[in-house]
Amino acid sequence: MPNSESADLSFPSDFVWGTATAAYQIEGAVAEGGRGPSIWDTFSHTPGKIRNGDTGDVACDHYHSWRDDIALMRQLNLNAYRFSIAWPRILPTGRGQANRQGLDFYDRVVDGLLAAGITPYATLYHWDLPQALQDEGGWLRRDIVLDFQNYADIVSRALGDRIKFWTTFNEPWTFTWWGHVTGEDAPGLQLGARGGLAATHNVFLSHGAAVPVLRANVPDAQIGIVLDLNCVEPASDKPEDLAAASRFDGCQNRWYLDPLFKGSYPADMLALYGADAPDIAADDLASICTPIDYLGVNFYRRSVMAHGADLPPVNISRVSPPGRYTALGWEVSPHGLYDILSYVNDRYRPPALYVSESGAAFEDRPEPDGAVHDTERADYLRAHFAQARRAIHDGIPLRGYFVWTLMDNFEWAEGYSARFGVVHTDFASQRRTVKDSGRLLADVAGQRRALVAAALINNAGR
Ligand code: IFM
Repeated sequence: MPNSESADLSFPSDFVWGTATAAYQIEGAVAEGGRGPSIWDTFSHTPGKIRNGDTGDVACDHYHSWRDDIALMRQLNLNAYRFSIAWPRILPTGRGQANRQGLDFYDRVVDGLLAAGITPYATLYHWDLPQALQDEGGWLRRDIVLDFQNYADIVSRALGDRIKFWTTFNEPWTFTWWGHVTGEDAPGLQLGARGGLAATHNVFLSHGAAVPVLRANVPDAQIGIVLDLNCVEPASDKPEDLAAASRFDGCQNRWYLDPLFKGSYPADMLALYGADAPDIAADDLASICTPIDYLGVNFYRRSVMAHGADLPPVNISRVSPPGRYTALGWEVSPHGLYDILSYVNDRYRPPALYVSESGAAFEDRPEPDGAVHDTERADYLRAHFAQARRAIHDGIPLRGYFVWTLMDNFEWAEGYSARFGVVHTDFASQRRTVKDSGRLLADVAGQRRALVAAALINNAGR
């Protein structure tokens, strides 16, 4: 392969390469440093909610091993790290006096990252609501906006001199619908669409209220939000399947993108939700669409939808066409990453985009020496990197890629049974071993151009 051709195919030299994690999934130490309980502590300790009765009590023990974990990131040639701050570490009961020990923990982590040449990307909320706020109604209570704004103020005042990239929320759709509609995630409520949509609206308002506070405290901040977006395709050309695909696109994509970028909820979905739609006050949508600097897209799979009985009144049924699937039964569909990035770019024109999460769970089988040859995950990453490069080539303002996830961790209702890491975690000993996928990531992030080029050539098509 001639060098010039390889160079042409590589990623921009300022491209951001990182891994993403979330506090409850990796930190452990749930009763240390003055941390208060969160809804995930309560939920994971409720019998029957989590596979094998797992909890995040210890997780990856990152609270104690963060120095080693930063060293791992260096080993992987990463120049950025996306992580979340645990609200219950900062404000153990959700509001009131800030807990100095909680702030100190993130102080140390951020200093450690910067010393290692790794840019911190902080997420304020990745699902671990202080239990005390849930006891008052959680995201269903409109006044939670003031609590979130206050939390954002405290954290950005303390860390904003060093953290310049701020994400307000991770995946509002997931935690509002799975937490308030189906009950499969914390807080485990089954309130139907009315509950999910009310929670979503209060999350949006909290986002809108936090953005100006972050801007005031960190004048040179880049501020965004992370959505889990789906490349939705109809199962057939039948009118009922086409309509189902459009409704699911409305439910998971447009219901989130439209208010944030257009200042309105989609009319077709408002009509579908009817009395389940949220109560909207006069200035709500103006606040929700306060300008942001980037959108993070979490992408795992495409969604092929037929008409069905799931998620009423959306009434869809997921179809699994022949193809490759991960251990969680999610279809491997790299072209979906390109498709969703161009969908967002064409319709909403965000100033910048990141792939803020993408990755796959596979059943790793460690060799006797601990090595993990996770060929399927490496193939998955290669194919998705190629689609990211294709998006950049086509002019989409994609600035970075965060692989989900650094190391195997607590995968919510799946507990420790689903491994997404590019680093293997032996949960008994907390030993970490870089998998083959981690080596691939290190090569790509280190811009070893021949490898990047080969990956792209192998995956140039859909
Ligand atoms: O582990 C989760 C993460 O917390 C949010 N996005 C999807 C990941 C994989 O399920």
